[in-house]
Amino acid sequence: MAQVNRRQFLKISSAFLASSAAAGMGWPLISQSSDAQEVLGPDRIVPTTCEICFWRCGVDAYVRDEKVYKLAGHQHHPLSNGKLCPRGNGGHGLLYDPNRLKHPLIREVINGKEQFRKASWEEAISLIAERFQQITDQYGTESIVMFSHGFGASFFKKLFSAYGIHTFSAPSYAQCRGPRSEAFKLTFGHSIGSPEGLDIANSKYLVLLGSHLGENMHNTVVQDFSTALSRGCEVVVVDPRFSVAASKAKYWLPIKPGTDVALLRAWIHILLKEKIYDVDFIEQNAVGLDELWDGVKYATPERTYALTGVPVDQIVQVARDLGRYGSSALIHPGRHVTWYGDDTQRERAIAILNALVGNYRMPGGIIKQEKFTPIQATLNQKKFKPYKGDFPVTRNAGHTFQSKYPFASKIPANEIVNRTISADPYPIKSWFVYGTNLIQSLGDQPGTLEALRKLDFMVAVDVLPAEITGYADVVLPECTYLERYDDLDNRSYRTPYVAIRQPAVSPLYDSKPGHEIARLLSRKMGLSDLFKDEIETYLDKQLKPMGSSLDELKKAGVLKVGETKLYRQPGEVLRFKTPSGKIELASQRLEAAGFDAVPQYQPPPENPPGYFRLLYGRAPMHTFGRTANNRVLGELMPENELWVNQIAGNDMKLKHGEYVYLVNQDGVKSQTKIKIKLTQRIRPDAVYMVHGFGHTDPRLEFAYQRGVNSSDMITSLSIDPIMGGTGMNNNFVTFTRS
Ligand SMILES: Nc1nc2c(c(=O)[nH]1)N[C@H]1C(S)=C(S)[C@@H](COP(=O)(O)OP(=O)(O)OC[C@H]3O[C@@H](n4cnc5c(=O)[nH]c(N)nc54)[C@H](O)[C@@H]3O)O[C@H]1N2
Ligand SMILES: Nc1nc2c(c(=O)[nH]1)N[C@H]1C(S)=C(S)[C@@H](COP(=O)(O)OP(=O)(O)OC[C@H]3O[C@@H](n4cnc5c(=O)[nH]c(N)nc54)[C@H](O)[C@@H]3O)O[C@H]1N2
Ligand code: SF4
Ligand SMILES: [Mo]
Repeated sequence: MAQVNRRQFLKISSAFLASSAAAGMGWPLISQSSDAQEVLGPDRIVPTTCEICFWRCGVDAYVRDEKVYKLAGHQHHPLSNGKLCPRGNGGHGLLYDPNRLKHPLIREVINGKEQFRKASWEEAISLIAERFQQITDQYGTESIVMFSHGFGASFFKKLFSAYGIHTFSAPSYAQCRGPRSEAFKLTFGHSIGSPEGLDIANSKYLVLLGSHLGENMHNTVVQDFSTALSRGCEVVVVDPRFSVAASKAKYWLPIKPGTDVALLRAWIHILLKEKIYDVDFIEQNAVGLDELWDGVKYATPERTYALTGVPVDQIVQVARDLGRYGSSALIHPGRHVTWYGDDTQRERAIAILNALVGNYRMPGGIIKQEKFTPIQATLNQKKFKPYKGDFPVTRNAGHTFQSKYPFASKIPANEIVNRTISADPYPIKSWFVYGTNLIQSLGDQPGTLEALRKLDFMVAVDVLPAEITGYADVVLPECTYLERYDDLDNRSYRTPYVAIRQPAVSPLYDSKPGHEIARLLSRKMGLSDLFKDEIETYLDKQLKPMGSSLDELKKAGVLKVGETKLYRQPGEVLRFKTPSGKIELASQRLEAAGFDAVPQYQPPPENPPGYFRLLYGRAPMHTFGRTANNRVLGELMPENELWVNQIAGNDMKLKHGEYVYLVNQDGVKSQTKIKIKLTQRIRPDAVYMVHGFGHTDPRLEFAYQRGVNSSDMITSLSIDPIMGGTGMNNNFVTFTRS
């Protein structure tokens, strides 16, 4: 095979497209009326775990004639409670997507042109093992890194750890909730977790800062939010855009983007000044109150109005409401919080505010959740020995990846991008990318593309021909979540549970489950001691010490044991895993590292004249870029639109419904056009789009060139100096018709 050293994006030849359109398992099958199927009833109902997003609800797959024709929420799974979100309901649109990856592909230079050719698994796997060996011999295992997102990556992580590859990164950290984790650890000694340890259903007063619940469609959170509303919870929404959540709110505060820290500081100021915080709780459980007051004493409502545009009386009213509701009030920490580069400090301010209202382990507040395993073992009165499989770490890397950000507990993906470009302090020559479309998810596309060009070898494991697969040397088609087993799911939750992902139907085409791919690779990589057990034996061995079995879990889908002790008892002495053992209102650790012990306000960059700040978010029927090609969901929302304030749009002579290109502050023009939506539901200084559209890989036939990809426009990242998060909201766009 000719060696490829300049990696160009490969457009697939029309031969591949033709074969996909002709595939027998194509789209027409599920567009038949499911009512007709319902009358006949299913041959079987298979309980399994959804993967249309990373929340992992329990789903029942209805199968007839070896086809999945309906998906419904599993009744007993604590994350679904019998319901799915719209995306989960449309999951079979992925299973029967005619554009799925169908065979392993290998990049080759044929007649002087880079192309993909269909390969066998044997060839593809051998090539990966061979290239990894060469790269390891030349540069060490530290020059191979793995990016992943999602539950299915676990087998590859085990395999690579054994091989000596220890650099793992995911966009769920520095592009998502990393600042929240670090801020809560700095304040309370533990993170909020995922699913979040927040008792939303019992909250009486809920403050949402940009957390657009209802568009952000994590199933259980939306269920809890609607329970809270039905119980009369008062909601305050702070968002430059009138979100769905804002339509349920007592107050919508259309804040000037990027000024939330100022608003949060004013609320802290008022709580302290008027002494309407939980004085007893803070006295017993927190340190740093005096420094906190010193840090916020000038954050008056009047000054804050000038910074944020939020009227003084509303600032004061919300603070007094927080004081009045006390421990049943919750200031939601958000989830995708990498906005302006000051994100850890904004999250610190949120953590501090939650501490001040005294909601820690109280109904409606912050709760601590637990995992299934230890609880089950205690109930069984057995000494619990978890079965971890046969995964010894066999080899160490020469270098370990040290983040330059002092509080990064995981590796920021963009740091890998930058170090791949600089080769400093050691070369990074290979990326193994599992289930993450880095082209759309990292921002900084120019940097990502430059890093890809520096690589000797890149592997992508995906279910679809997502953009990232176009840059790979080897593309491995994983089968979808409805066609495979994965590891057990037993994350911490208020109802500790263990759930299964199991195949509802056999893998289509020449696709394979991740565990099988990892096993094949392990044999070629000289690690045949790994994955000795077949997947079913491995799962059964894990379940046995928990007092269950694979047979039981396959039938039940999920096992739950009781409730965790969510709330603190009167008089209970609390301990926090911080250096002081208390909640840290002022952080000595941050101060020692050269940061503010108490969050200070930093103004965001102003809009260049004629430009609008680009904001983005979620739509209920889509998950990032991964559902845009799903025909079931795509028909509900085939493209994204650009929300532009009506008056501002009129000034720019934009027409409602017209299509325009966007140009950002760095002169980068969008690759595709977007439809203008003139609306009063957004401030005049910002525009908004749903992330995940504007696909540029023609192999995604339905999604191709529909709408604009927000990442195209995010060329300036505002890096959080505390933990390396990539703030993406300091980008500005204007419009062009050609
Ligand atoms: N349907 C659906 N649901 C999802 C997902 C999905 O892909 N699809 N993804 C899931 C994942 S992984 C995540 S991390 C979450 C993300 O969801 P969230 O954490 O809820 O949302 P964000 O993306 O941070 O915020 C988007 C909102 O913030 C507002 N905003 C922008 N700038 C500012 C500002 O300066 N101040 C304030 N106060 N608000 C601002 C925007 O107008 C928008 O309404 O969603 C999850 N839920
Ligand atoms: N511009 C911009 N960037 C963002 C965000 C944003 O709102 N705007 N959001 C940020 C956030 S909060 C997050 S969490 C990240 C998410 O970033 P990503 O994790 O990259 O999200 P997706 O775009 O869903 O990419 C997932 C990829 O996995 C593939 N896939 C789906 N199912 C499977 C499977 O079963 N197996 C395998 N092997 N592959 C599968 C999909 O085809 C897709 O290519 O993006 C972050 N980046
Ligand atoms: S929230 Fe929706 S898409 Fe995500 S796992 Fe649950 S049902 Fe699936
Ligand atoms: Mo996320």
